[in-house]
Formats: sequence, structure tokens, C-alpha cells
Amino acid sequence: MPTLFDPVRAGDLQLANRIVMAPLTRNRSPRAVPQDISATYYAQRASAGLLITEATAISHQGQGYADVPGLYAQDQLQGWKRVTDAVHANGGKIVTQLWHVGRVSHNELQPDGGAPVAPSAIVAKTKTVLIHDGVPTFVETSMPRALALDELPGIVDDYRRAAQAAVHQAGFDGVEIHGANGYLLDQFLKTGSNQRSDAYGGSIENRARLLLEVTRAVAEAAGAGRTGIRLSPVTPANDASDADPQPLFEYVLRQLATLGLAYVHIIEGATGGPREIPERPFDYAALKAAYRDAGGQGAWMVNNGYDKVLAEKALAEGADLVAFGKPFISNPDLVRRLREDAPLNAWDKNTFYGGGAKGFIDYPALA
Ligand code: 8OZ
Repeated sequence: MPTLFDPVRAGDLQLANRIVMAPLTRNRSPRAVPQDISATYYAQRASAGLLITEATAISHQGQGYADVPGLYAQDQLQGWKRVTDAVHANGGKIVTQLWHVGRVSHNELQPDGGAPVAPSAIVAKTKTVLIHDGVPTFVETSMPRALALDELPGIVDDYRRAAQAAVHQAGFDGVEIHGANGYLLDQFLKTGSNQRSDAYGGSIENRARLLLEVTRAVAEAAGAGRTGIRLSPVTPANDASDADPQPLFEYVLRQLATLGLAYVHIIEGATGGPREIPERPFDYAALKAAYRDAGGQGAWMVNNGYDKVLAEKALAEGADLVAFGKPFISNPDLVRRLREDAPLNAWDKNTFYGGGAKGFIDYPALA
């Protein structure tokens, strides 16, 4: 039986262990450019089998929060190159998370102050963060406009371009498509946010169309064996909801199975919250079976509220990788601490989003 500390392959990526640093939004990239403290932060955590960066906008339109990084301008890619060089110097592997927020944005963050874009003109009952005079404030997201049918190829192109630049310019080992947490691709998937009557709305096949087109384009640009995807079937994050998620996600996984991806990354339950949601039951074993039955050979990555005991149970039940989030914020040497059953540093919620070095690169490693 493999342990968390045994190596594993995920597509083209040979990983030193099965412990993954989950994507974690930290809002420390002014003008969307990763700074030197981000290189230090990720390099400190390079003993993870795989680092997934914080969600990173593929386009200005894909931005939804203050001071999150991007992949759509040269200075952003150069900032990321310093990050990937620092991680590689410490022997780590790092992929970036490709992000389009869709309706989870604010006019102030959009090109020319325009409306955020979405499958349908339905506002998300959620908040985003703006920073005014250095002070982060939570604000309601803005009313979005529905994307026209002829704008969708441009969105696929933005993903393709970002994936290409991430691997070929910024030095990433691969990319993860952010298909979770109520952002653009999840908005298209789910009935609560998608009321389109064209080829991208209505049936499961139609609602999954954009996500699958994006995944094929990204896999072509980055290499399928260097592409992963993150999904959250039942999370209520950012007002996500679907009338019948089990058949929707089993369809998506059967389609993804044919693409030769490096891994599939599943958030179980409510993102960063309860692993079970009584009013939103979901059978994750059936989801994995659908993927494997359809020939999917990517690594199966699970996430949400894992500790060592639960993670080893997941491996015993057939998961290949376990992503840890908040424990990695406060424990740069999480892998060693888990191996040695050493105590974990507590995290400080007040420094999750925004600010500088404090709460970012100053959590101590074991001596
Ligand atoms: C926390 C704050 C802002 C964004 C996600 C990218 O939930 C995020 C996010 C998390 O996937």
C-alpha cells in the first residue's frame, strides 16, 4: 500500500510524493505581477510532490479580485519565471492554475470598467475583494452580462494562450484548469448560473461544452500529460448550484477520460468547509468509477479538510494524490511534519488575503 511519502506519476509529471499544495489565493501580486516574496513563498514549500499556484487570471477579463496574479502580460510571465526558477532550484514541481472568474468580479476590476461576463445575466450572491489605499474591503460582485455565442472562441483562445505562455515562457511544469468554485467554467456547467438556450446551455452536453473545449485547447498547448483540472461538484462557493450534479459530473469525467490528462482534482463538499453537505449529497466513488470505466488514467487528486489519517485512508481507497490547503500556508515543511508526526503551526486568517511578507513567508520550518 503506497504512503503519502511514496513517489507517483501524474501524466508526464514524476512527483516525489503524494502530497500536493492546493491552490491558495493570497492577493500579493500588485498589477497582477508576482513579486519576489512569491518566489520565496513557493520555494519554501518545494518539498510538496506538486505545488499548484494560487488561481491566476488568463486575461484581464478573467480578473475578479484585487492583487491576484495574471498570465496575460510579459511582466506577469517574468514574475512567474522567477517563481518557477526558485521552486526548481529547490527540487520542486509547480503548475499554475488557469482562472477566469466569469461573474465573480467587479466593474472596477474589468477592462474599461465594463460588466463582468457570465453564461447568463444572473448576479452571483457572493463578494469579492477590492483594495483601496492599501485596505482590503469586501464588496458585492457586479451584475454580469451574458457572453454572446461569438465571444466563446475568444475565451477558449485566452485559455490556450495562457497555457502556452505558462509552460513555454514562465517555466511551469504544467497547468491546472480551474473548473471549480463557481467561476466561469463552473458557471457554465451548473443550472443555477446557466440559463442559455444555445449550444452552451440546457442539456448536460451543452453546459459541459465550454469546459471540454477549453480542456482540449489547453491540453494541446501545454501537453495533455501536463494538464490537470479542478472540479467541485457540490460546493456552494460563489453561489454555485446545480439541480442534479451527479449525472452532470459523471458525464464530464467520462469525457475528460479520453483526453490523457495528468490528473483530476476533486474538491469534496464545500470548499474550505464541511466535507459533507446534507442537502447536496454526492457519490465521489461513483465519479471516480465513471472516469476509470471510460479509460481515464490520470492521477486522482482529492482535496478538502484532509489531515494525515484521512489522507492515508483516501490513498487506501484508491486516491493517488491529496491536496492540502491551509496547512501549507502555515507549514512550509508540511511534508516533513506529516512524515515525522510533528505538530503543525496554526494559521492566521487575518493574513490570508493581501499584505506582504507577514503571514506569507515568515512561518517557521522545523529546525
Ligand atoms: C479565496 C478567495 C478568493 C478566491 C477559489 C480562487 O475559491 C479562489 C478564491 C479563494 O477557487
